[in-house]
Amino acid sequence: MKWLGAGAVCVALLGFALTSCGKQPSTAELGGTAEAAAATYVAPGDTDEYYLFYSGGHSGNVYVAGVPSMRHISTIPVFAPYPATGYGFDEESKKMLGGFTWGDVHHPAISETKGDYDGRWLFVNDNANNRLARIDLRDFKTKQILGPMPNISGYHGGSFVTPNTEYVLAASRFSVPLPKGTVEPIESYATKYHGVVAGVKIDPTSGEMSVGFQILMPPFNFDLGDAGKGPSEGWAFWTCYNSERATGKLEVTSTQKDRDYIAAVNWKEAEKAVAAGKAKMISGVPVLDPKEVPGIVYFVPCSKSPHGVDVTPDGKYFIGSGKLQSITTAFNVEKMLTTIQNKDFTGNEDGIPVLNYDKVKDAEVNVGLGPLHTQFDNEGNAYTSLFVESAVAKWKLGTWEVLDKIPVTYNIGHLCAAEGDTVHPAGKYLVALNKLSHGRHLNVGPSQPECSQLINIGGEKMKLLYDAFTEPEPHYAQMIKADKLKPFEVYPKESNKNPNAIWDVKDASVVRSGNNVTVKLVAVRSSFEPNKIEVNKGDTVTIHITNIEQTTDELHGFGLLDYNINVVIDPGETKTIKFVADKPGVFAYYCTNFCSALHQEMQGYLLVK
Ligand SMILES: [Cu+2]
Repeated sequence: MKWLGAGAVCVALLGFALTSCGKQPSTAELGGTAEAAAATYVAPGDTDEYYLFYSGGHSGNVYVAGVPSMRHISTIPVFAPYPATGYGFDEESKKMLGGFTWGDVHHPAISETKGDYDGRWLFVNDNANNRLARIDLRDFKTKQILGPMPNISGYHGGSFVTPNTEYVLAASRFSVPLPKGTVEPIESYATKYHGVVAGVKIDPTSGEMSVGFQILMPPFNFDLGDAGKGPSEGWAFWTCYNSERATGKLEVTSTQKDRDYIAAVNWKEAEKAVAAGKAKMISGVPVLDPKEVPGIVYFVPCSKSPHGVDVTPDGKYFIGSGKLQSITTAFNVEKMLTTIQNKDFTGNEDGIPVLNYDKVKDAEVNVGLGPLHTQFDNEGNAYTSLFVESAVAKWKLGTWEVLDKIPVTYNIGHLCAAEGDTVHPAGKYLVALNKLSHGRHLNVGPSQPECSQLINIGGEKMKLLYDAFTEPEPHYAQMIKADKLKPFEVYPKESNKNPNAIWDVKDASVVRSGNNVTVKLVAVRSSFEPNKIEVNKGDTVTIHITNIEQTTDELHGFGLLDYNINVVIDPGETKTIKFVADKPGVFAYYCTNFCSALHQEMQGYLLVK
């Protein structure tokens, strides 16, 4: 394979150097076109085997695709308004967004029961505004946004879940003086700035999210995490970089030491410590100081500038990779516990013991350049993304031998195997979430999409099956067997508890109270009732719209001209819009979401006198 030689020259230059080194071969060039086509072909009318939920980064959305076809099926707006579904225009979603018009979706996580995806909720973190969202997988809608969370700056280290979804992990990417609002000079960064790692508590029945515990940490940059399972259940792990406590040009100043750390947090002990009143309240949430509560957190040295830390399906190891190295380390949980018990420490960071690396590590696996993130299959294999090398390495847990490697296009970040972070990975498929697509698509100008590549991991050798071009920016994804989800297609009338819902056109009403006008409006094929609303300039107008359809795919929209309002109401759903009628005149409203042959006739008028 000639391209490997060229790649090796390029990787010596590190970073993005490889990206300028010409195109890698296509599947067709590598052979196996017919095989790949058959493996990804989903016939018209048939459905995919897996759902893929992938982060849309700074678009603020989550995207849903089918695997193996890689067809985009749906967009779930989370942290940004999305006119296509009216998200961020009705009162309820506007309140959830809290005035923010963007977020940075990073790492989706499906809720788990006994370490397997249970298909109830999808959590996603917002790296920009320190928020966590919960999407209900019965209707694929955002139901709660928690935050901005106190004390956390740059919520990157989530939203990984514990095996029974007791907690969603959270951590600070950027250390700041606490409480927020305090200003300390940058020169005092090493002592006056703090990181935080945290557990967001999840109500087991409702999924309601609340801050559970936070732990005060040294001013490192906390990056990614994973929860322990099996023998490591009760532990949570986060990588961190900049253990130099450096400021300024971090690409130089934070890469001076050979090793950074993985923080190992005993979350069950942290939970007990909070219950025992050992936390102090900072900005209204309980924060534990490891100096005062020993035994809740330890540092495990890891190759410098690590990204992922990933717990193996059996929970016996956690895999940590330094992105400037060519090895990934398998740390042994049992050895970690023994090292803690023996107090075999090599130092401490602000009172947090640093464990002896050689005593905790089981193996250093020579996977290749720039290992970032690891996923697993059902046959005891691990798959590590190699950012610098733009490849995926397959290696064996236990024997630690590298079995195979496949090039990807280009600069892979995370990867996602089918149920590959659960206790029962499915194998079969892996998606490489690449940062750069580099023109493997029709030219769309300088603003290029990302490239997500589907790889068959069902055989001895990995095989590239498909290039999909995805919206910026796919940081991480979750792939779940389609039959584990049971979304409903209409909201049954009896499930609608909105007190302002009406189900008959004769109950439609326009009621004035002082300067407030409240409208109860029905949308049903192919009209609005009322189709005329008269108000006075300056009135506050509230419109509760119920789509009384109980038929699949019969959505209606409500777009109001010149007032910047558009909502979409699903069958059986009620939404509320509220605005001040500050512009006089006659304004049409119309159904924005195609519904019937007479969709174009579905309209009404707002008269503002
Ligand atoms: Cu309609």
